[in-house]
Amino acid sequence: MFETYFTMNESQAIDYIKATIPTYFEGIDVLECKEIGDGNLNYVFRIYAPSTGASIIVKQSGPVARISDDFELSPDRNRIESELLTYQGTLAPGFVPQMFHYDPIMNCTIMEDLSDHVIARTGLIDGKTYPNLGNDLAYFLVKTLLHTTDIVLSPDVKKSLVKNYSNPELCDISEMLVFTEPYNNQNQRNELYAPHQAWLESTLYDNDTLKKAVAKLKYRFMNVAQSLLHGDLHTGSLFVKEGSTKVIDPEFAFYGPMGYDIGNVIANLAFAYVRAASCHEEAQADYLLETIEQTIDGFNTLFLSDWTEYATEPTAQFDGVAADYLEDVLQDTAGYAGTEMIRRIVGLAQVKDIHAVTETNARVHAERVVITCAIDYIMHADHYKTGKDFTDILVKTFKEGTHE
Ligand code: SR1
Ligand code: MG
Repeated sequence: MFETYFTMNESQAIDYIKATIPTYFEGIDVLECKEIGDGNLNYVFRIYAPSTGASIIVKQSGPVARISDDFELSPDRNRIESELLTYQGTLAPGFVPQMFHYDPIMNCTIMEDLSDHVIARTGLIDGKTYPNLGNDLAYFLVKTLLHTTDIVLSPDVKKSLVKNYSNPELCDISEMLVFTEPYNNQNQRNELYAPHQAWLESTLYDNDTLKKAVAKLKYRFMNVAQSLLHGDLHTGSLFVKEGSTKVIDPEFAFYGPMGYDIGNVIANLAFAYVRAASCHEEAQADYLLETIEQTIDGFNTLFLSDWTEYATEPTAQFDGVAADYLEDVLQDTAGYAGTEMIRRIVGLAQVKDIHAVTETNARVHAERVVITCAIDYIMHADHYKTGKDFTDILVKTFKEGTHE
């Protein structure tokens, strides 16, 4: 039955598990299945045994993206995702789900069910706080990013990883949706919030200096094979519960500039901050500022100590090299935080955090705060070195307002 590809329904997903890992639910007659995917690309089936509580996830790629038929995507993304999660499990044990199976015919992966966690974006919108999140993110980022550079890996291992994780179709999506369309609406996929459409158009479409800086960030994204990136590290790619952070969904993985992953994390925490501040949830807003600061400052500290301990590249121990390298990473981080912030306000794939600000003036203010800070991150990227540098501007712009 599973020798030729087809997109499964819930009952076929149950048959699939029974056929593929017969031991997992051995002796259990009644299984339930629900399709729970809420991402933009794939179908996610949760198969559950009510009698024992055992459960498992089957994730299948369809032939086109869920969010839009415009995107016909290579199912090779399942291989990339399953191999990367397995690899990241060795770099940052406990931070990714356990992978059980990859099937190149049905374009599926089978993995650990993390339903005792919640998606971080959802938890944060619901006002929850996760005290370890910033430190966990700092740890995960250093272990998966610094440790996949040729500062740490031997040149041959690093180059074979670059080859294995070549991901042209998914990179093409990011190149279009993150770096091009938000600035010219090529392909007519942008969605501008109507009450300040003219402000958004003049701020983004008519700003040549900004567009030039974004073009440079795009070329770095395309050309700098620095680290093995997750490639789409937003708060919808994080599962959290008290004391545990898990990173999921690395189907956009490829070798790119490490600031892209870090910047994506910071941008998505910034959306959560702007939502909380807009909804007058002061304690939540303060927690999010702390989390941004912990992420950046924790990254900086661990990056330098891991560099000292694990660098194998001979030039890495030259005086001042580590600090210079980190400065470049932080500059990229600010720039890519900026591009993520802009594209999630006006582009095809927007974020629930900002849509959760329902009052019109508050939503306009929230969007303008995000765009104004994003432009500063991009245009003055060399200013952003500490966690506080990243948060100060968010707080100031939220309080003092944005330009007309
Ligand atoms: C067509 S895919 C749209 C977006 O969803 C993914 O999560 C990525 O962020 C991508 O840009
Ligand atoms: Mg995803």
